This record gives sequence, structure tokens and C-alpha cells, in this order.
Amino acid sequence: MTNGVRNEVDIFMRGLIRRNPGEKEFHQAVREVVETLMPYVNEHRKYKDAQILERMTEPDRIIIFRVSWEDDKGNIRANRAWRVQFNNSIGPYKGGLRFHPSVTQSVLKFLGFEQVFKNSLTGLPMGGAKGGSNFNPKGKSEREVMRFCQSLMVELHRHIGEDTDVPAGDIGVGAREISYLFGFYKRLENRFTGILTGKGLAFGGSLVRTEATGYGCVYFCENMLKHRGDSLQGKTCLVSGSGNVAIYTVEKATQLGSKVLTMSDSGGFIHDPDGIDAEKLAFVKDLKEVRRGRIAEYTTKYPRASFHEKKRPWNVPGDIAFPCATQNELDLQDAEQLLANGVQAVCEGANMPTELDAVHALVDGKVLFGPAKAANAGGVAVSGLEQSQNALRLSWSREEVDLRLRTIMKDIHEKCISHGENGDGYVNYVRGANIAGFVKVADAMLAYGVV
Ligand code: NDP
Ligand code: 2IT
Repeated sequence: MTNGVRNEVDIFMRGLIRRNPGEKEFHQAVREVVETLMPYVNEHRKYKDAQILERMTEPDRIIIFRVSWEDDKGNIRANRAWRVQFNNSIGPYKGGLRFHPSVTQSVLKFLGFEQVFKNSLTGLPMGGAKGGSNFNPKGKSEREVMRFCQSLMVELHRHIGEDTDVPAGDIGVGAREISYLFGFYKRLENRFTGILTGKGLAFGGSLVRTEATGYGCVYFCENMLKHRGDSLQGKTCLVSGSGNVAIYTVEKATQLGSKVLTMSDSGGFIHDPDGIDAEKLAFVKDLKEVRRGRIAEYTTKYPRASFHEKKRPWNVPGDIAFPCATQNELDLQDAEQLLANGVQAVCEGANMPTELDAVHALVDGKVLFGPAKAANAGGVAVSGLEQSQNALRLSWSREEVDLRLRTIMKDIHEKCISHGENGDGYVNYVRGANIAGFVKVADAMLAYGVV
């Protein structure tokens, strides 16, 4: 970055921070985008003159509401929920719902902002949004989760629709929550229609949606390696998280010949020097998806593995890192450790898992760095395919959806290359993804005039 560009970015960011005080995750996500887009926007004056960056960093609207519900002991509980409808220039709003105590407006704004670029990259007609609540599903009974979902839908149903806004899952929102939400929407509106994705297969869900984010992330990594004349065969991988994205990242990486050494949750990480094979992963699926247990239990079943309480897996030597848990889970020190251990690729399954100075260190170190907007777009892409199947009233086969997913990930990789290739052959996928995602949305906004 030249000094001139850094200056312009700083001026832009001062305005954004003044307008959005205290929202540090949102500031971080915008800074990453603006750092790479500023030179491009300067070269293409039509975007600058139309104030596209200023307009794209302001959500279309934010809906904030109270969710009251009653717990099993008869206590009345009140949570806050949001839907951030960020930008619908290229299609109806689309993006997940997150239930986690750390959810704030800032977190949902960063997620909604990134979703706009990610959805654009998929090539499908989807705008960007995100929503969720500071509700903590951990330790809640099935009935409590159901009552919370139903109460949330009493308000949310007014703001969504198959041509308006189509939510899906994210942290703390999986098949169970989507089912409760969909069942209640149907009851409130007396309409059976694709207003949510990630639905069960019996009621409009798509094959491969469950696996799509993790599989897509590994397909993206495979494309990055292939571009360097390499493959996943024989690589050792570090995965963080043990939820939806992590589990299917481990599954696909293993199928493609890698050995995955680690998984984690908020309690710490497990290190299995023998690798987490299909049988061990079946244990993790039952542990996390069915019994909702803690990853530490892995070591009682597989005693050759070790558990590292409250630690992250980035100091374990490995060829590829897949952060798949949450935002800001890989900092500069972790990045330096990965570099010292000779990491070849970092591919983001989670949204914004890498802090900005860590991203800079990895890119400067010429590591293949797959940013979330590109690398984890497989989930929302198959959500888009679920919408298409719902509109057609058809269900495609597993092979058909998987082939479309592979094709979409390959296309995203190519788009990143076309805007991210440095003169020296190194591909800056951060710049590539940001510019490629931006152009489609910005051109639509220009075509609409002042809206
Ligand atoms: P899940 O709820 O299925 O799993 C989340 C995992 O991350 C759990 O292992 C959880 O551990 C861990 N985790 C969550 N919060 C924290 C935290 N604050 N500190 C440490 N660990 C944490 O969520 P997903 O797998 O769906 O989502 C993971 C990431 O992937 C998120 O960043 C999400 O935005 C992103 N993503 C998800 C997509 C999807 O289709 N689901 C699509 C694209 C991106 P614990 O159980 O202890 O909380
Ligand atoms: O971050 C994401 O892309 C998701 N949580 C998935 C969104 C979706 O609509 O499938």
C-alpha cells in the first residue's frame, strides 16, 4: 500500500468510525475491504464519483426487536434480535442467523457486509444480510430452544420472504433451529415456501447443504494448491472448531488424501497425531451434532490424542490451516507461529477468523491465503441452489448439487485470480475476492442511479 492510499483509507475509516462508534468488528471488516479496493476505485472514477464505497458500507436497513420467551422453570426471559439487511442490489437479501451470547450489532454488521461480497462471488442472484440474537442455546432444553425460535419468528416473519430476504443457519443455528423457525413461519403465514435455507430434506431442503461450507472450503483450497501445481494429497491440516463447518472440512480434506490433526471448541483443542479419520469423525459428529458434548471427550475415546485446555491449535506444525470456528481466532502471534512452522496455506472456513495484521503477515509471507468471502462461499451457494430447487419444486441429486458446488468454487477461484494476481505470480486472494465481489454489486448500483 502506498502512503497516499493509506492516507485515503485512514480518512475513509475516520468517517466510518464516527458514524458507527464502538463497532470494532464492523470497522475491521470494512478496513480490510477498503484497503484493497481504494486503488481500484481511484482508477475507476465512476465508482468514486457515485460514492459507491460510502453507500456500500451503509446497510439498507437494520431491524432490531425484543424476543420474550419463558424458560422451563417459568422465568420470563428477554433477548435482543436483529436482521441487518445490508444490500439487495443483485438479488433478495440472503445470509445466516447466529445465536450466540457474543452477538452484537457490530458482529452482525460485519457479517452482513462481508455477505454482500461473498454472495456476489457465487455468481448467483443473492443480496447480503445477516441476523441473529444474543440468545445462548448452550444448556437450554429442546423446548426452550423451540419457544425461543417461535417467539423470534413472530417478529421476523414480517421482514422475510422468498423474494425479499431468505435467512439460513450460522453459529448456534443448525437443522434443529431452522426446522422450528420454518414450522412456525408456515403456521403464521399459511404458506409453504422457501423462506429459509438449510431445511430438512423432507420439507424443501437440499442435499449437500449440510456439508456445503466445509466441502466448498476444501474445494477452494484444492484450487489454490492446484494453481501452484500442488494438491491436498499427503498434507497435514489444522482445523479449529467442531461445528458444522469444521466437521465437513475435516471430512472432505480427509477424503482428498490429507491428514487432519486438530479440532477445537471454546473449551480448547484436541491434537490427534494419527489423524482424524472417517471413523473418528463419525464419533465427533455424534458428540457434537447429536449429544451436543464437548470436544475434550475425544481423548477418552482416543487416548493417543491430547487435549489442550483453552488453547488454539495454531502452534501445531502442519501444512494447511483451516480456521472454522469464529471471528478473530487467529492473531498475529499465531500467524507468525504458522509461518515459522512452514505453513503453505490458510483457508478461512469461518467468517473473519484471521485478525487483519495476521492477514497482512500471511500475505506478505506469500502463504496461499483463502479469505472467507471466497473460501466459505460454498454454504450460501448451495443455499442459493436450495432456493432454485424450491422455486422449481424439484430436488436435485447429491451428485448434481456437489458438481454445481465444485464448479462454483472453481469459478470463484478464477475470479480471485483475475483481480488478485501479482506481477510475481503470487495471487493475493484478499484483493481478488474483494474486487471481484465488489464490481458486480457496484455496477448494479450505478445502473439504478441514486438509490
Ligand atoms: P456451529 O455453531 O456449528 O459451530 C461453531 C464452532 O465454533 C463450535 O465448535 C464452537 O464451539 C466454536 N465457537 C463458536 N464461538 C466460539 C468462540 N467465541 N470461541 C471459540 N470457539 C467458538 O457454527 P458453524 O460451524 O456453522 O460456523 C462456524 C463459522 O463458520 C462461523 O464463523 C460462521 O459464521 C461461519 N460460516 C458458517 C456457514 C454455515 O453454512 N454454517 C457458512 C459460512 C461461514 P462451542 O461449541 O464451544 O461454542
Ligand atoms: O456466513 C454464511 O455464508 C452463512 N452462514 C450461510 C448463509 C446462507 O444463507 O446459507
